[in-house]
Amino acid sequence: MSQVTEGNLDARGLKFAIVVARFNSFITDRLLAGAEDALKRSGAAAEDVEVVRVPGSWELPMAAKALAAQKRFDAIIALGAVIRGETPHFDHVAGQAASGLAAVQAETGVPVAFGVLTTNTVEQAIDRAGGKSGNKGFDAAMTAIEMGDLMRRLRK
Ligand code: INI
Repeated sequence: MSQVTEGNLDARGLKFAIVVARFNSFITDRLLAGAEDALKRSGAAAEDVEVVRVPGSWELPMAAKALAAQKRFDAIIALGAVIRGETPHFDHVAGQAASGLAAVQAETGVPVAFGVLTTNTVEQAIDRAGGKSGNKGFDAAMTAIEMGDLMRRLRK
């Protein structure tokens, strides 16, 4: 038999920061609503959830790093929408968001849930922001809850 350690999907007593890009806000507002819904329904207290807005997904890692350095949060949820059809520098923005956010969690030990949509079309983004493919903001928040709880257990 083996000993298994895993995080619960119980947000009571955990503290979260949500960093959300304003670019494509008609999508990111829906991701934010999904993330807040997941946290609330999992027991997070309103005063334990802070929202920070940045201009675009490019800026998400810098704000996430500053929040992680405060050492006040069990997990950070990063939300953005990078849509290929709208930008010739899609790969730079999407790549910087992904690698920058990965670096923040690796360097700080604070989990950063990746709720950044990278899609070819606006329609695909809508599908993933409360449309037929669910809400990736909700999903990212559930991951943040599990990882926040897991890290508390692993640090004991
Ligand atoms: N930012 C996004 O979050 N999504 C995009 O699709 C996007 N496009 O299309 O360019 C985008 N650009 C802005 C970028 O994130 C920065 O805010 C900007 O380059 C200033 O640093």
